[in-house]
Amino acid sequence: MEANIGLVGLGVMGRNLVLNMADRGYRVAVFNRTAAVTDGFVEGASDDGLVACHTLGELVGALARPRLILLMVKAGSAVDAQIDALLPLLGPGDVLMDGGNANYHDTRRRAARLADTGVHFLGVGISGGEEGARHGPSIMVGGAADGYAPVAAILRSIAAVAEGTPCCAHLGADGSGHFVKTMHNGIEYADMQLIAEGHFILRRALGLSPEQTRDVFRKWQRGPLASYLIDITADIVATVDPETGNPLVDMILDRAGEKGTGRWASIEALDLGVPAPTIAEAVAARGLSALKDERVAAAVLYGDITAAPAPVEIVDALEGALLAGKVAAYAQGFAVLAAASRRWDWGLPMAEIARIWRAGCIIRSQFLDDIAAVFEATPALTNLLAAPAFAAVMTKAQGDLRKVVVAATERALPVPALASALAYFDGYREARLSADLIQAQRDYFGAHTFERIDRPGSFHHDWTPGDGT
Ligand code: NBP
Repeated sequence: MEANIGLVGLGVMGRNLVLNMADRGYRVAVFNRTAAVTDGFVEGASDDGLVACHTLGELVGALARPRLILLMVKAGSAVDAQIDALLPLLGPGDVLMDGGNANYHDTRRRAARLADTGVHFLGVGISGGEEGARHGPSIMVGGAADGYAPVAAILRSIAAVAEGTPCCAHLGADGSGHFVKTMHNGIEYADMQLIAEGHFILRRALGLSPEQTRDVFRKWQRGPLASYLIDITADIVATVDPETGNPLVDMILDRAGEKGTGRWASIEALDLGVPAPTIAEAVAARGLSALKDERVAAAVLYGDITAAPAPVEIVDALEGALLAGKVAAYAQGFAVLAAASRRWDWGLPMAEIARIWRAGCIIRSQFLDDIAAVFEATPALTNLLAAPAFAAVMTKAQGDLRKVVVAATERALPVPALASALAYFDGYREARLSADLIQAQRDYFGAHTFERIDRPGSFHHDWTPGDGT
């Protein structure tokens, strides 16, 4: 019997996606560069629906037409190598998908390369990690719609489900799926950093015990912050290190890792000219955390400049502060998506993106329902902060954000995501910014000209050096 789909790359994600597909009744042909991995996996899985293949030729030969193949190999040159090897074996109508975390520029390049071959190329962003891959990820597909049609049923069947709807959608052409996945990860970085700062304030500014901290997170699980990331953090803060009896989080080295997608999100935001400072700060915060040795030395150099504990009301303000920070971070992420959609003419369905992030992926939360509703009502919305529903949230929560940022800053505790979210909000809602002086400076040293507030046109002033002395 021919297999419905082929999967190349039996790493963490590939293995689990195969098992997910097999659970849905699909027959899956599998190939891995290291053949022993293929054999071990298929023997271990003992599922009749799996076909072990030891060459790509065998894999292609095992598939029903049109041949549908999902690559789940390391992003980068490995994907190009697999495409090179598979392309001569495939023909018009077949579908080749890259399900890894590709840089969307690579996906655009690959889509252009395959455009004349008749083989459809899809860039498929898959979020949810190992657990998501096994039981239902969020799936963001980019590529030609006629390439999506043959794979839609399989992808939708393995996706997470939110309120009866699979979290899988075709979002636009070429690199759109991988771009949306990149921005998902950028928002994820910001969301994680905001929560980490909340935890930092509870422990360091307020001096709460691990038990008190756990109770605060449990309360947040039932409020507007309710989300997968708050859930796992509630579990994390309640976990005791079996070796020392201390909270396990206190025993973990404060040096964060990253695999680059948050950095890509920031680079793309900068490249599109869209401010996304909270996402960038989250990336920078991981970078600063990595400078552990320098930080330890600087801590000695500067000594302890921490003030008295923050007043206890800060605990109550923190929930609103995190909510305001979250709104600002998502506003930035969606503004970047909108700009990319305009640049590449993708026509990204913003409400649909919010909906397919409601389950399966790391940033899943009910909050995304509110975002979907706002874009449903106003598809061309330029910024979430301009939507009446979020204006109401921010009007109520911005005071809390301000209080928390002040309390942390006065105590010399870095809260870059919260502080940048506040600055972004204040910048967005301020009718007159400090950029008048920037324009004057640019005109002074570079004759870049400026616009005036009282009449249209472009103006240059003959600034007199030394006038100000
Ligand atoms: P793993 O590191 O677990 O597995 C990597 C796979 O790539 C293995 O099957 C490996 O084969 C294969 N591979 C490599 Br490495 N170089 C290859 C090459 N030159 N040619 C052919 N195959 C090659 O990765 P993973 O965590 O499953 O991630 C796979 C993709 O999914 C990545 O792009 C990743 O960024 C993305 N992703 C991961 C997660 C996650 O939570 N892990 C979530 C979402 C997306 P081998 O057995 O022969 O070494």
